[in-house]
Amino acid sequence: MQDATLDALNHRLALPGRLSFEAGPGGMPHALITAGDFRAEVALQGAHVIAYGRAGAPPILWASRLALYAPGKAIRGGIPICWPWFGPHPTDPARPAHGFARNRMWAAVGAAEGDGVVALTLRLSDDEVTRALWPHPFTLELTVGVGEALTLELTALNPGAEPITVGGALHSYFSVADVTRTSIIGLEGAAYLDQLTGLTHTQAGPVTIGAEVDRIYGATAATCTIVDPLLGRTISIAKEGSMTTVVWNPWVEKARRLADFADDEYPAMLCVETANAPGDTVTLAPGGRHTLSATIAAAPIG
Ligand code: TA6
Repeated sequence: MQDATLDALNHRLALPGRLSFEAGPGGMPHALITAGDFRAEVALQGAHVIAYGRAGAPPILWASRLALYAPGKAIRGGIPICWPWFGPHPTDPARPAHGFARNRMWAAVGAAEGDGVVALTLRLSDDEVTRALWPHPFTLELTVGVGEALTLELTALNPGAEPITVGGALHSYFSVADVTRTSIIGLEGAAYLDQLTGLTHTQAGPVTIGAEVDRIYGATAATCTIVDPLLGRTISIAKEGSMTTVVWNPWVEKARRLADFADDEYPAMLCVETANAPGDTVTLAPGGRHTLSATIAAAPIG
């Protein structure tokens, strides 16, 4: 097991002025990444991008002020890595929602820079804890690229002798001025499962938010664009390796029920998630691999 102390991490991987490791909230190891005007912060716990934005501009990712930063706890905000399943476990409600990857400490294994991008690679492999939850060998790698866009490439490898079926999501929380004044374009005409009612509908026009929204859009490889007129910006989310997109805002009652989500925060956030949700899972043959990727970029309106 590699030495994961901050000194060892910085000795192995630091790029002076572009990538360093420090103790974040709760003393958890975080990577601080700078690429030109763009900044990102990545917790090694969950390989969790918890912040991304341009210096002097409103943050692009949202995180709750009540987020918990503790071993084994998912961080409320940023981009949780949901894997090897999305949502509740298909048969055992006692297993962690959205899988275990976001709750585990990952190893930082690589750093690179070029063309205005600073990249960090993190890795998670099976151990007795994961095998007790999901009895399969695996290697999971996330490469985070920071620059004028934020890129995440989540690659799952099956090193075993049996096929494995995996789901998951890059469960991205975006910062908006007022979710009731925000819309999402790109999902027009797509069928979606309303997780609140269990009913399926077809999206008519842009997605708007005026109540709790928890939808899995299917059969869509589309780039989604969050249109935020109050901030005068759009946020685009392009994807590969995914045919499902999840849109979520907890609204009043669910936000109130979440201990790590302040009651007044739901208007300031919107999840647009790059998923392999149920119905869009991937079966990896022995030696096979699958990459789920998202490219996130903000742009001024007009
Ligand atoms: O974003 C879709 C969703 O599955 C919602 O149903 C809600 O549960 C959300 O994920 C957050 O889940 P979490 O386990 O992080 O509280």
